[in-house]
Amino acid sequence: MHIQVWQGDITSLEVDVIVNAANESLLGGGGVDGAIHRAAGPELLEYCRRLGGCPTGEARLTPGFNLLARFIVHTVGPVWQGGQHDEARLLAKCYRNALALAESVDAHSIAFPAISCGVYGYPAEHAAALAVKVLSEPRPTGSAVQSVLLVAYSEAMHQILEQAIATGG
Ligand code: AR6
Repeated sequence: MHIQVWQGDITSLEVDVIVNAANESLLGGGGVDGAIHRAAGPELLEYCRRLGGCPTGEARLTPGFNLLARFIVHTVGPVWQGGQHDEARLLAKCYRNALALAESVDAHSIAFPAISCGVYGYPAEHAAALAVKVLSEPRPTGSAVQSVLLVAYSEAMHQILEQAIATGG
């Protein structure tokens, strides 16, 4: 599996799956969640209402609606509370569950934002290292996902993600 960093707005990407850093309500919010809902259109919110929320660490699949991406995987990252509240395990679960849902629809390409690194306050270096480590875990042979983009919105996050890839997480 090929992991690369890309800087920009995740909603502009033509990949099979983009991942949303949502909250447990799945009813939208600020940050990347707000951007995805705006770009996908109001049908996304309607669809999400029927999902009944999503616990932290889990993930839910929706169509991409007006996005170029075919699907959106909504996952809920942990709120950073100092690092002793299961944050790393929950963030790792987000990446694993998102990848598993992408596999379930035979996606070849997936793009992740820096889950929990905005409003939820997860330290970016730790989150980036964890993302690279989890996404580099061996996958079953014949797995569909071939290409993973780690999306940085800022230049600072771009550097942090490149560094995490260079050092293997
Ligand atoms: N494309 C790519 N990355 C983005 C974009 C974008 N368009 N916009 C922001 N980012 P955040 P969280 C980056 O706060 O910390 C929402 O209100 C951003 O710079 O979106 O998981 C939800 O509803 C940061 O690096 O998500 C939840 O309530 C990263 O995406 C809460 O925020 C994640 O920042 C989730 O907080």
